[in-house]
This record gives sequence, structure tokens and C-alpha cells, in this order.
Amino acid sequence: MLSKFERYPLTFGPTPIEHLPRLTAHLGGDVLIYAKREDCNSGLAYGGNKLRKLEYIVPDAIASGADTLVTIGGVQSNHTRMVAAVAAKIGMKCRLIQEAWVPHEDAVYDRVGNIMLSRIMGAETQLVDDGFDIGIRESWTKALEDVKAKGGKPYPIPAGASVHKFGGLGFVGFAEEVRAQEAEMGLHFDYIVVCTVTGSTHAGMVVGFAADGRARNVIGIDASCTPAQTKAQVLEIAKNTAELIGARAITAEDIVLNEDYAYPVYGVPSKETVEAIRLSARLEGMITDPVYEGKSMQGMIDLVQKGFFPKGSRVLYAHLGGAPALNGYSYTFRNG
Ligand code: 5PA
Repeated sequence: MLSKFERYPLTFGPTPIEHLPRLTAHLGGDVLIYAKREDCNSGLAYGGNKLRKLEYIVPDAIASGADTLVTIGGVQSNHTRMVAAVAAKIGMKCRLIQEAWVPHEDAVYDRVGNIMLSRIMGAETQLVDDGFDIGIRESWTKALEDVKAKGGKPYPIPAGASVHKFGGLGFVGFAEEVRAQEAEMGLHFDYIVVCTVTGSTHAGMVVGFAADGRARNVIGIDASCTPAQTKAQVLEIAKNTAELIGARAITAEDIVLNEDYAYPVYGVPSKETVEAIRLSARLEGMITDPVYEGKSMQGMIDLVQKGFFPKGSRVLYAHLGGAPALNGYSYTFRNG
């Protein structure tokens, strides 16, 4: 489905799928849990889901003649860290807008984790006071103007690389990769669990899995806490991506977004999210974060416990990365 699009390799190749036997057993053993490790996908600054998206965006950035990648996220954004890494790798400058998306407790929140890594990689980080919003932001458009005013040539990458025309392609590739791995492994995944915020990860999966009738088996777990906006953005990106690649049209019925686990607010873990992070760490040594993957882990665990997945189902948890943000939550985990 993607052969006509240019791809700039940023990842090691197909990501491993591993069975999680102790988590499976802990949850009763009726639902078989696997993880696809997008968190281990690259040597670039700890990797994560943004790289699949950026692989299809970088050729356009290079072709545009730009010299500076300009993007936006929260202070502990994984996406901005990934764009900083890619800019370093392809020899461009990087300008990052880091908005105040999260009310935080740790005094060093804006010094450690993702933002520290971005600074080490040479990105210019600009802290902005505006709160959470996945849409197009004034701070970002101003940064684009500012780069131009200073004689640079910016290349705009929206939040999460999502509402970019090529933003959905990478996770269409994820679905194709899963199908190939299923054939090799001789099994079939009944459900895919994915954390959803800016939407292109989920949207790409929906387009990719629609090809074999599994669009609604992609269970998005909202972590934005603004689910109406997130769902609308997933649908929009999925529609555009399907049209771009000539796949079957996507409708609202194809999008499943569970809103139950994003509370209390974006970037702040609930007690249950923290418990889910501890559980997967203690049973499987698998590290998830308080903003994204801990919430989708909590959602998957709760859905298994509620009997949402029929007995004997195989569930694939897409681990999208994000662990560096844990450094900004040292108070929450001060006792483990
Ligand atoms: C992010 C996003 P989407 O934004 O494609 O829906 O992906 C959600 C998601 N897991 C899931 C991890 C680890 C993520 O980093 N992160 C954003 C960021 O700025 O880092 C785009 C919000």
C-alpha cells in the first residue's frame, strides 16, 4: 500500500512482537497478551512511535530545501525529542515549541527527560505558557515566522506529526508489518490496543487494518482527555490517508476510541494508571510512562478484567515509547 511513497529509514526495521506471559497469567490467562515494541525501534534518542511517521515526512522536508525543522508539544513531549533527533541525524537545525500542557509537581520537570535530551541534541527549546491543545497553535506559527525572519527556511511539523499530509502513512506500514509477522508466527491478533492523542498512530492503523477487516479491532485508548477533538482528528487523518494511498474509504464507524482512562487530565496519571505502570514493570520488566502508555496499559488491563475481549483472544499492545518522560515524575514514583 505504501510502495509509491518515499521513505527515509530512521528505524532498525520491523519491531519485535513478544508474548507477555506473566501479565497474561496475572490477568487470568483467558486473554493472550502480546506487545509490539515500537519503544525499541531505533537507535535515535530512545525511539518511539514518531519515527515511523517521520520516515515518510523526512523526504519531503529534504526536498523542500528547508534548513530547520519546527515542531510543537508539551514540555515533556516525546515527539519534540524525536524531531530533535531526526534533525541531528539529517543535519538540520531544530526549533521546538514546548507548551505548558501539563500541570506538574516535580521542580525539575522542564530540565530532565525528553526536554533535556532535545537540548543535548542541539535543538532550540522555547517554553510557552499555553495549555494543552492538539490543534494548530499560534506559538508554532509564530516560530515558523521567526525562523523565516532570521533568514532560515523552516519545515513545519505539526504536533505529533499528525495533521501532516503524510502523517498517517507510517502506521499503515505498522499494520502491514503485523500481517507479515502473523504469517511468520502462525497466529492472528484479534485486537490491537493503542494510545491515542494527536491521532495519526491510530488513524494509520485503522487504514492499514481496514484492509483485512480489522479497523474496529483497533482499540484506541484516549490519553488526551479531550476525546471529541481527538476522535475527530483520528477520523480526518484516516480519511485523508486512505484517499492518499487509494485504500477503502474510512467512516466514523471505523474509529473506536475508549474515553475511560485519560482522567484526571492529559499528562497527569491517575492512581490506576500508576498501578498499571508498576504492574507491567514488575511482571514483565516493561516500562511504560504516566502520560501515554501507562494509560493504554491501564485500559488494556481493565478491559481484560471486565471481559471485553472474548476468551481465547490474542491482544496486541502497541508499545509506542515515551519512557524518558518518567524522569519528570520522580515524586509520583519516589517509593517505586
Ligand atoms: C504519543 C504522542 P498520537 O499522538 O499519534 O495519537 O500518539 C499518542 C502517543 N504514545 C502514544 C506515546 C509514547 C506518545 O508520545 N505524543 C505526543 C508528543 O508530543 O509526544 C504527540 C503528543
